[in-house]
Amino acid sequence: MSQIQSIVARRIWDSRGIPTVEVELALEDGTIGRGIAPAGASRGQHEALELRDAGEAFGGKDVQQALQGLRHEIAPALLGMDAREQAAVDQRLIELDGTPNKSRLGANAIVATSMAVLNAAANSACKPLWRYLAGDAAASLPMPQIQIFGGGAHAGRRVDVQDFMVIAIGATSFEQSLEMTAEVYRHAGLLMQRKGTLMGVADEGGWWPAFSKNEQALDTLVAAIEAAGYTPGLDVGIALDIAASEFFADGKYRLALDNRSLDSNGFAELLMRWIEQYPIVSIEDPLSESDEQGLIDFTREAGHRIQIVGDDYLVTDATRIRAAAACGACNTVLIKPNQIGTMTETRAAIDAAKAVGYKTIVSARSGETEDTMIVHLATGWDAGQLKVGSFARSERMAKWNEGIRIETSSGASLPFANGFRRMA
Ligand code: 2PG
Ligand code: MG
Repeated sequence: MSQIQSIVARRIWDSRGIPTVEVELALEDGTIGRGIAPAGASRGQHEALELRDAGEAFGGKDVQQALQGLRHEIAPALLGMDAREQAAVDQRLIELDGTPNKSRLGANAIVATSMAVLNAAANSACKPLWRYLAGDAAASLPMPQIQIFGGGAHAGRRVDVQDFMVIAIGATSFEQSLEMTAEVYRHAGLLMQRKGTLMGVADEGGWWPAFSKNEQALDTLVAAIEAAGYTPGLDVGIALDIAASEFFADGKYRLALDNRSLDSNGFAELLMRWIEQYPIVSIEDPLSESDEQGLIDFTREAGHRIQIVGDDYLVTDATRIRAAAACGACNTVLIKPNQIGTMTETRAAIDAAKAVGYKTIVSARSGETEDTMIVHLATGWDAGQLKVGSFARSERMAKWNEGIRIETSSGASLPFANGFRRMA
């Protein structure tokens, strides 16, 4: 009954108004499952590759070739397969594509298909996705990591650091963590308004960063936490995504805003000073994906105090995660399904991280849609944390709101994963 009967591929539009791929798949029992590919702006060089048409239309970002591959190759190959056999379907997709980075059929076509199959299987079992994924294993509501200011590639490089985020480390429920963040976000906007620096929002809904120094964003964040009535470092901590690969070239980190160029040690020292001065609990991509020694050294220096998250460097790849653990780089993994391309490989990355004792954060991309699957992945796979951008714009709020639905409908059966110790 859960055999795949039909597959429809269509072009829809993401939160930046850029084309993306949606796959809708029907099973023999009449259930339907959908998958939509998200898209990153700051991408790791080892990520699976999305297929874009190039040419004139939509800045070269149309997805007609990906849709053609879906209709003429992927659909015929998958018809009749059992949607419950996710690993077999994903293996078929990988073989069909035949490239190491999914560039022939496109990671956008492949991930949308893999997501649709998973959603269809859960629907066919009449279970919410998180419950279907968890089975008898542990599940938990993830701790949100929420952007207050956007920067880097998501805000015209107005500041060098890409994400200035908060984690409500004092919260005892998912819903409470959102309440706390809502107040910090609101007060950050008010503070900027008062200073005459409120310029709208960046790609993921964070306030547009009209700052003259990177530290000014950190100072404003601390002030916003206090204005919201919380104690920085006790109730609410700061999380940064430096996205350092974006401004690393020829062995130097070039901070355009501060008009400075630092080598790996110099940049790590700057980050260490920030850790001393501000209530930072997590830093993602502190150094470039190609500066492995820098990542190893920084993890040795700071890894016992804070979370050091690998995004561009690890690209949701189980093999890269195991290699990083062997050399001591990072202690936490960002998990983005479209970086690797299939649900099975995404799950393998989480398993690899847990096996080496690394924490996991399921993450959205800067180009998103109304799709809420990642909230279910974070919950059902007991990932511990979730990052989806800011506390504004419906492609972001759809995810936070889905978490509230899961929490309030599950009664007391689902714990809230707050792995952060209260910092004195
Ligand atoms: C990141 C993500 C989300 P992008 O770097 O973590 O903030 O950005 O999707 O552009 O890679
Ligand atoms: Mg990142």
